[in-house]
Amino acid sequence: MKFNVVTIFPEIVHAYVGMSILKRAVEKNLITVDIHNLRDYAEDKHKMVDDYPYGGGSGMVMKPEPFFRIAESIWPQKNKRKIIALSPKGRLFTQELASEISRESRDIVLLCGRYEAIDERVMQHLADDEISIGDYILTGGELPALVIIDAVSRLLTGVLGDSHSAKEESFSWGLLDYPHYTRPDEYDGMAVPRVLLSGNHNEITLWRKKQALKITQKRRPDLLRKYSLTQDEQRLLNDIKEEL
Ligand code: 9D3
Repeated sequence: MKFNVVTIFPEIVHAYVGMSILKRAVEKNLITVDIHNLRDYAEDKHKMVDDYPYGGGSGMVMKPEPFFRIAESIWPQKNKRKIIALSPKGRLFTQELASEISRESRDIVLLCGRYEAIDERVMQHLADDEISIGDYILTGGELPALVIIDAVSRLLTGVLGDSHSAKEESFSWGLLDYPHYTRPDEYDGMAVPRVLLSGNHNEITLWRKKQALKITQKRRPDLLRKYSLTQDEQRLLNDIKEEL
């Protein structure tokens, strides 16, 4: 899968993509991440990429021309690329959207804004989609672009090792994770739950499912309402309610 990032801060994107799992995915040719400096596509000798807002108000707006110029020069064929603008008013990025993008056959182009906004004509006439990563205010679109690359890449075949199987993830889809433990079995008086040392795999699976239901009920009741419970899960949830 080919990702392109358009930004005035290429170093930020470069630093993260050069690390860890993404670095290995690039080395294994499973993904490519091309980083483009928007300023190289500015028209004037001062390399201006922002200007004052029409209608007044505070903050600067990113000029449209550099975005159109880079798109026309690098991705002239509209059917071969999907352009995504990162914006706080975009549609919410979720695991489902990550999965949708991972199945995309076109090259992905991520447009990062800084300042107050990107000129609306970029959103209307250049971008195919507009995405936000959540309801909090960041200083620009670079971290959101990296969040998308990270979440999408780990869904591609071969990017994660065998230790993270798709099977394991489908079990927990929709519920928060159960607690995890490793050695030692006791640290400074803090013991690992006995059931995990029992070797009884049915008991362990049941315990984990119960813990997942418990924490989801407590912290994310919204997720639990969307989740369709099996009979066993319904029974566990009843046990939890009685224990409270
Ligand atoms: C007062 C209006 N602000 C919008 C909430 C202005 C504004 C603040 C911060 C406009 C852009 C930004 C920079 N943020 C992004 O470019 C951004 C973002 C984010 O801030 N949160 C979640 N997802 C994203 S995607 C791009």
